[in-house]
Amino acid sequence: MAPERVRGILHGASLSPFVRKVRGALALKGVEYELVHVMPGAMEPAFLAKSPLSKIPVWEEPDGFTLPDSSVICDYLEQVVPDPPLYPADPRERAQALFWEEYADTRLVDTATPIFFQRVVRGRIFGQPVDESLVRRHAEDLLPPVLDQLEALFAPRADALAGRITIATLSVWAPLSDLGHADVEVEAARWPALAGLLSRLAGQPALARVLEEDRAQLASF
Ligand SMILES: N[C@@H](CCC(=O)N[C@@H](CS)C(=O)NCC(=O)O)C(=O)O
Repeated sequence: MAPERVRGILHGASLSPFVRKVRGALALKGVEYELVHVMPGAMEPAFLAKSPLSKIPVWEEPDGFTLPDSSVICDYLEQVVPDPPLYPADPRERAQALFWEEYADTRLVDTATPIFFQRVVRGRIFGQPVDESLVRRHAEDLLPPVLDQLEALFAPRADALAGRITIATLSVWAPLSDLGHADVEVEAARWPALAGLLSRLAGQPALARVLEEDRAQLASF
């Protein structure tokens, strides 16, 4: 459990993959927090003062300490709440986990999240027209090669870590876990190791709670 002194506010939108990554880390480490809703594109000056790059998430503690960026926040959480560890102790394993976090935060988010954004955020939440040609280009052309790479290079590595959840696993889980809401599946027949990993993570109690909160939030729209 987290030491009493570590609790805080997570500023962001729960459906953002970067916010979900931090929510996953907080849930696994048992840190209490309040989610204060901030939408990209509607950031107040008080929030922007805490986020020099104008992005969510931002972490804030009661004494006024603030920290932007999901990667930086997760690294900080690891230092103040080391248990359970999300970063491998071995220097090579740790460096590789950081690479896959970077891969997930860039290549994977860039290819997967526009699908969710179009179908769910624009279409379902805001009732705006969905660019289905963009969705198809991402779902059919851009995302599959990324899933191929994750299947070949990342998923076996996660297995090699014997089911331990690392920052890399969380970073890959966060953008992929919401694709189902946009009617796009990581097909088990095509990407068996990756689909198996996602299904194991969906059954992990702390992460299952995060996904349940997402479902509840989506059901409210
Ligand atoms: N490197 C940042 C990326 C965060 C990010 O791109 N957040 C998006 C929402 S998913 C955002 O705030 N976008 C607002 C903008 O770019 O104006 C992190 O890991 O926290």
